[in-house]
Amino acid sequence: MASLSRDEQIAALRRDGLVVVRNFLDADACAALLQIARAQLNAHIEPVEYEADLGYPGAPASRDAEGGRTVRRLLDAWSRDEAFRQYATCGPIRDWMASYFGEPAKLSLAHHNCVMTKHPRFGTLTGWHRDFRYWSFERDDMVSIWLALGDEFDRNGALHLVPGSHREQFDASRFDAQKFFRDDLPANRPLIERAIVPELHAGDVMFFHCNTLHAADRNATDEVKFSVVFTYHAASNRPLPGTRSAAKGSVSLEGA
Ligand SMILES: O=C(O)CCC(=O)C(=O)O
Repeated sequence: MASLSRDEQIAALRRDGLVVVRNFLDADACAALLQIARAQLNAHIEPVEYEADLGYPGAPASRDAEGGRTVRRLLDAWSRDEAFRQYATCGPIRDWMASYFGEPAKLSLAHHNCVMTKHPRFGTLTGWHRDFRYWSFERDDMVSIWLALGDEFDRNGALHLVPGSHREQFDASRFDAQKFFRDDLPANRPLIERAIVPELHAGDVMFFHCNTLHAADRNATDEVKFSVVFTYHAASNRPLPGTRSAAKGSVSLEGA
């Protein structure tokens, strides 16, 4: 299939809540990011989120338990290396986001802003959710970019996403206390069964909306999976005062 123009990618994101752009980043740039991420993972460079901290299904009981030092996220990718900053603010991303939002965009430092690592054995599955639960902004219109630094497929814990779910309205009863979309509710099943698992390869970027329902399984292979994730919002969409989103701040892409 011919590759989509930027306008077509944006139309797909509006319709489906996700769009994959193949070979967004070239092989050398990708290899450089992977090398930095791997070195920082091996050295446990802080700030780090461990699987044991979140306690999702399959996580070690504590940081001292077997596998307790399994990293889930290398947090604050923005501060980790110039290579992450350059990627996050590069011209193609700046222009894509400005075109989607119809105004200049900003990068939120509150969440994701990380390298996600999914490990064999102690890496956990993530239940169904919408990412907007992570932020507090005036409008729930934010877009994340998920960059694969290697192959991503169902067996190594790739994302499952429900196309079009970002346009649905759900009342709070469809979610549990942690804002996971309940997979035990009959009313939720037809949506979950519509999920797709886009396969990604190094350099592919998946753009997805902050209200797109998604989940991921454990990594059943022997290799750690690495992905870089950043999230953007319109400059006019402000974080609510007194929240973590406001405290962490955002970075303007203009003039970056
Ligand atoms: O890789 C995973 O387990 C899912 C990550 C995810 O959905 C998230 O961080 O919002």
